[in-house]
Amino acid sequence: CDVFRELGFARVVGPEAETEAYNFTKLNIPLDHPAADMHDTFYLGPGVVLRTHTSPVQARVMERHAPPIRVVVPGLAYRRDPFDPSHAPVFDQIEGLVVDRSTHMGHLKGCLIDFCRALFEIDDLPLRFRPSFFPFTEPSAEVDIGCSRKEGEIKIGAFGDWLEILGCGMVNPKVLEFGGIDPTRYQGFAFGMGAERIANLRHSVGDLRLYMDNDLRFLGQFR
Ligand code: 2U9
Repeated sequence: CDVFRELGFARVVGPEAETEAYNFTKLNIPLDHPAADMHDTFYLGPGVVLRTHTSPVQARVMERHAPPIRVVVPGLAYRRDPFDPSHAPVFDQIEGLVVDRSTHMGHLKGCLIDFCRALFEIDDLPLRFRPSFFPFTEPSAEVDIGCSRKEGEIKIGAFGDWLEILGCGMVNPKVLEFGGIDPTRYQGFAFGMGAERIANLRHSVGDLRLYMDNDLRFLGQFR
């Protein structure tokens, strides 16, 4: 969030209990999509879920604020995954949304290149944008950063190998429209990443569950 603040983003947060409309439908995820299945999503009651991503916050921002929009959204997300060293039913996400008259893929790339280089403090860190698919963005991409893998240890930098770090794309015109923004006048980009995964890369923590144990001797190391 500190890096994004320097890039001119405002930090916003929103509710963890959400309606199906904000968590799925307004993000172009139909309710019969596998992501909306009861096997993957915690339902609190009819039409109410624990948010499966922080994206409903951006959907709410679009409805309340006219562009230009430039927000970063940190917070917990919930999925019905087993608790093991690399999966957790609750995890931290950081997502972002930019909407303006002529926002384009070049802005997306420049922003995420600056972010990754600042976060890892490596000026020549290589980034690779691979085509991907998300219902809420079109086109969509996954971003890899340079790394090396030697003796099971991952090092970030210009070493020839690649590591997936985040997802992104241009906001789907349908999603802009669901948010009350005219897609013939405005365009936007969005991105999302798992915060524990990124913390693991910076601090080499092997087991995700440590972040949730609330052991201050562990958590205090990251100040
Ligand atoms: C709105 C419009 C677009 C958010 C995005 C991703 C790509 C993405 C995953 C990364 C790993 C979630 O933590 S993870 O499992 N996210 O790849 N998220 S674009 O796009 C939005 C969000 C809201 C209104």
